[in-house]
Amino acid sequence: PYYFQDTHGPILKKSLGRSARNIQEDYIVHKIHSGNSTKRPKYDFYELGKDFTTKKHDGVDLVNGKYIRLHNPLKHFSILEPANTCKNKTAHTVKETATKAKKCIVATNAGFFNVHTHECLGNVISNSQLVQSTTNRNANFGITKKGNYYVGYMTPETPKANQDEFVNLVSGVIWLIRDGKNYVKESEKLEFEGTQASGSINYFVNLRSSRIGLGHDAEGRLVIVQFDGDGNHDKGLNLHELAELMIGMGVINAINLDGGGSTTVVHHNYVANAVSDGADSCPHLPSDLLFREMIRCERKVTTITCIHND
Ligand code: NDG
Repeated sequence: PYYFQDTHGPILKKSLGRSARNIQEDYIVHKIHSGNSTKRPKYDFYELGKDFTTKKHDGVDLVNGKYIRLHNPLKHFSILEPANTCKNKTAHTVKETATKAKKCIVATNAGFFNVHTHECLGNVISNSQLVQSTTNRNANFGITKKGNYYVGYMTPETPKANQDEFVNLVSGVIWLIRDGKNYVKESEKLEFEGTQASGSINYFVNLRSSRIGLGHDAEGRLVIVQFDGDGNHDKGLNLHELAELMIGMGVINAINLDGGGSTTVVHHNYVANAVSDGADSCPHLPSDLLFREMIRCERKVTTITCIHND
């Protein structure tokens, strides 16, 4: 049972020892959209709040964001380590990592990280290379060689045991949508809260902030939905709202990626969203700068999502 069963691939039966936290495998497998045979990725990129009308909340229009839908993620989607690799524990802006990779058409921040040590947190498989695995239970999003999405919980042994199956794998915090239903309430009870540093898991779920959800729709297209928020935790979305909006956009399985000041969408090496981190994240600012509080900068993060040509 510790081996991930890819329904369209071989069933791996070998059993490994006890899992560190006794995590039960609990996941959804869904076939990815096979896409077309062209070299270029087929994708849609919308401005949320402009091309899309979002519902009102408390009488206030929801903030802007981005909606990215990719038809053929097996070929055109990767989780990338920060420019200096997770091992080196150095954070980089999404732009730096995307630029180094040279090939990202669209990139966003991805996994959570330790804000003090810049350690990548969670499971990471990047282009079939196992970077690291975790003993903590948090929601995962993976793509397998056989052309399936994997969304859900895995044992600590699963990434290692199935490194030949996964092409890309990343962990978030909170399984937003499971089989078309809002799964926030349930996953709040299940997930390890120490992966995020905002506060208790309940505070984290309910605070309004910039957010990014990663998932897929019924046709098997990969969907990334991002909303802008601010650092005071009163603009943006809580995770219940994020899940509901994504369900409205046709997403049937999704996890919540690192949000808040980490939230960055890069399009062709330019920042495309309104980042929320203040002057402390801005390098080379004069210390006596007037109106310092007006400034916003990209935060240095760790792993990124990357949509690319080949
Ligand atoms: C963001 C996260 C925080 C996390 C940090 C580093 C939100 C709202 O990035 O929880 O610890 O990963 O997702 N905030 O600030």
